[in-house]
Amino acid sequence: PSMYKFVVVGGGSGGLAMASSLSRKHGKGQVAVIEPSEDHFYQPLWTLVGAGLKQKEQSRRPMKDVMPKACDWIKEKAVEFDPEHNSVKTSGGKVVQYDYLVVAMGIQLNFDQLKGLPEALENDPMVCCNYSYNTVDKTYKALQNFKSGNAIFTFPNTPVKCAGAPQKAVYLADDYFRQHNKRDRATITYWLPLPSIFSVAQYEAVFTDICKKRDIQVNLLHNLVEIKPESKEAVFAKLDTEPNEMITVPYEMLHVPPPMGPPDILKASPLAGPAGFLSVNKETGQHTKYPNVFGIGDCTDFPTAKTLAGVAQQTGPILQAISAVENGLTPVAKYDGYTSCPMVTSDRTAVLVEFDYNLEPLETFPFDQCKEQRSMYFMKAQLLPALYWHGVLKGLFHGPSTLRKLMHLGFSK
Ligand code: FAD
Ligand code: UQ1
Repeated sequence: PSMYKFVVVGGGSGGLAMASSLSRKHGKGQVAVIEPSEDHFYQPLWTLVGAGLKQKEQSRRPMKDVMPKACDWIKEKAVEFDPEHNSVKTSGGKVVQYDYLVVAMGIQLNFDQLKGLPEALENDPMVCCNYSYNTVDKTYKALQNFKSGNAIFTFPNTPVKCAGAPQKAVYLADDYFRQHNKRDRATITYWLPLPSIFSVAQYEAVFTDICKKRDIQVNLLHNLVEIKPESKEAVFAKLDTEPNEMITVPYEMLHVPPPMGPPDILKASPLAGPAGFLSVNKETGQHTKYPNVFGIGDCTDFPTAKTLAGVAQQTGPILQAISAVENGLTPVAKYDGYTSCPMVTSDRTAVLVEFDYNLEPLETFPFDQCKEQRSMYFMKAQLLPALYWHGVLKGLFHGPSTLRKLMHLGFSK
């Protein structure tokens, strides 16, 4: 069997950020990354790709170009965790041994858990999804080909990554239709299984107001249960009725983020918590049962919204915790649940949403972040991609908390 000081499972955002830092500190041959994919994706760009504001190729880099040079890349899937024996089994039959394990497998997209979704994405050009590289360009085509009728946008009844992304698709469609003189022929509706449009009160008010102003109808407590591409209909369960009443709505275009959940092999392993995600200490990312196992990002059960911004902010405390454990010390740095996303509201504005475990706003900039700002769109479209490729992926950017303290001259958490 091969033997490493550190094994990282997953070469996505969190996995490569950790692998970069760990291999810089510990040197060549000490860190292995188990990752089957040929390509690495900057997923936040897909929101803009879906609106024709970026090319999808800009979101993709060959994995070999972003994999840290000092790491050994094991180009296979992890298929089984055996934390009692400090090993991971791979799809090629390797048994990889570790002193420390970092799990960074992301969240799994479960397209086949929604009746009719795979067929609709395959066969109906007006059914689209910003959540995968293969379906994201359908969104912009649907906006272009839209003539008149219902433009329906949904939100899955499962945990999600970037809970803002389904809503950004709504605003960008509204903006596109206005700019192409067909807004009066579109009825735009946004359907969520949740009881409110946003979980943080301050931002809930902001987005409720924007939807009202722009004539976007928000249907809360409605869960999409089936798509019928032949008749171009979407079926929703009304969650506030018992038994759930079903309503069938015709669509001209339909944007559907898929159901999501923990990766199957993680869920089936001793590392999973009650919901199937990696069970971690919420301040340090250390596994709740196995002290030499750590987790980062969307595959963990950190009780906060799953975002890349969160991943960046998690890297510092997790790296410190690993160091502490290596030296027999108690970790001190604490992840505060920081998470954020620029809610893009048009092709020139965004509202930068930022909050923590307490669902309290934790804002970086000293201006009014509840207002739609051109600067925040510029940050999303121009600055954050560069920060990602040159900062986050190299393990050099650990979230905006230092910038926040600077901006507020020390008068902030
Ligand atoms: P990922 O980056 O998804 O990486 C997981 C990796 O694990 C993948 O490379 C995968 O191939 C690998 N893997 C899976 N299974 C296995 C296995 N069995 N063995 C080995 N490897 C495996 N975040 C923001 O902060 N701001 C935004 O504006 C934003 N917008 C978004 C818009 C969209 C449309 C989407 C889809 C996401 C958005 N996000 C945003 C969320 C952000 O992309 C994720 O939170 C982030 O990428 C999570 O990083 P991760 O490392 O946990 O998972
Ligand atoms: C962030 O750090 C990040 O990851 C690099 C994102 O993903 C694209 C974000 O969307 C945001 C908002 C942040 C937070 C960073 C700053 C400078 C506020």
